[in-house]
Amino acid sequence: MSVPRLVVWTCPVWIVLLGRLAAQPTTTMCSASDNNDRQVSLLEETHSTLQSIDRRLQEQIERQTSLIKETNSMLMSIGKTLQDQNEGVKCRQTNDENRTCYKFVLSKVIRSKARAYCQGFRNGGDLVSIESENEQIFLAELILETKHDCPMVYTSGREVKRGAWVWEATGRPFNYTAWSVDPPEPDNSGGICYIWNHIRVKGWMTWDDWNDYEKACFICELP
Ligand SMILES: [Ca+2]
Ligand SMILES: [Ca+2]
Repeated sequence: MSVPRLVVWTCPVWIVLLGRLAAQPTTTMCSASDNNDRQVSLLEETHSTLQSIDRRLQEQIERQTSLIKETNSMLMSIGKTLQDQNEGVKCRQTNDENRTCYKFVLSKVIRSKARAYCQGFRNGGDLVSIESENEQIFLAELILETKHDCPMVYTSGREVKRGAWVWEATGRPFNYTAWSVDPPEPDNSGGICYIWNHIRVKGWMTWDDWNDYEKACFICELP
């Protein structure tokens, strides 16, 4: 009789304990799942923040790189200008925004020596090719503003066959010409095109044909 009575009296306690035991694994599983969700969320936030920082850093690096390139380009341009000034080189902007430079050499030499000098002075240099009125005017002003004694100035113009003139520096035929009109040139006195810089002649600062073995001043065209 005593055992059944004990069971009956303690029954509610057992029920509660069993209920707690039954509930225990579910509660533990839910907590772990919540923790995982929070960690995943935290990781996602951290990843997103890192991506944002990375983007900003990339933008800063791009801005700095662009600034360094601009500064380098500016310094190179200043350096080039100073070098040009030291070497007596004058430059002009052409229509397509390119820069073309010239050196008026006052030593009188035969044409082969003049050409060798220009080619050796700077990589890509050669005797001048006058391809437009703007270039002709620039060169006329360069000759005018320079103190010298050079009645004839070599260019890279050569007559490859009678009446067919090319600029040897570029291999292109004459598209623009400024031959002297009075007196009329070329008069077949030679196969080389000079700038005729003789103030006592009407054809002053225009072109004349002559020989390549004469000693004359010359103009180099430089990159
Ligand atoms: Ca030219
Ligand atoms: Ca002539």
